[in-house]
Amino acid sequence: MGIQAPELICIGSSGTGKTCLIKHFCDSKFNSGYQATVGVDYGFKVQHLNGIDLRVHLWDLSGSSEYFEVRNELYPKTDGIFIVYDITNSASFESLDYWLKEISKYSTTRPVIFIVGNKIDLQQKRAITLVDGKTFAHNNKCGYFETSALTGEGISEMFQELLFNIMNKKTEQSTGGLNKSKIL
Ligand SMILES: Nc1nc2c(ncn2[C@@H]2O[C@H](COP(=O)(O)OP(=O)(O)OP(=O)(O)O)[C@@H](O)[C@H]2O)c(=O)[nH]1
Ligand SMILES: [Mg+2]
Repeated sequence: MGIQAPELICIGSSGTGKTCLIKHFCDSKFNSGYQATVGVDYGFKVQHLNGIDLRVHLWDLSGSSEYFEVRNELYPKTDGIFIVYDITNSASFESLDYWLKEISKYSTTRPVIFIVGNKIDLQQKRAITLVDGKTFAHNNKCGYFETSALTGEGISEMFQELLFNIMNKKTEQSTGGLNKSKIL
């Protein structure tokens, strides 16, 4: 896992849109049908950032907590984690605590963590306000983004910022730390 091949993992409750977000990022496609991820899926994209082509590896995990073994195999090698909730579903927001606890218990790499509120195209059904989402992320020292895998809103910005923070952190680690990341 070098600076030019970051490993990202995506977790969060079932049905929040993890697979759709990754599919949109990798292929600019959206599927309205729901097919739950079984265990884990994998995506890959070359992303240009600060003059470098990053080879981004994306691990798309099932929201079903039963696949702990799979997640636990990935946590130790990850550079960045985005935890997705659905802004129209309070239970998915409340489960963020569970995911954060799992990360702090099992990841050894101190990854950059972003909280992502997805499905912002469904504003009329919003159950969690932008302020509540941001406050939660801030209190847990995470970055915060809102996205729609349907319209694509916010997705490239979220990935750019996540990758920017990861690269900055790696540079800090190798240079003794002069750069300050933008978000964290
Ligand atoms: N309106 C809307 N629907 C979305 C959005 N993202 C995902 N969906 C829908 O939500 C459902 C679940 O999406 P998935 O991406 O499969 O959810 P997941 O988080 O990968 O679910 P698991 O694999 O079971 O953990 C699908 O029917 C998607 O079409 C979004 O941004 N807006
Ligand atoms: Mg999925």
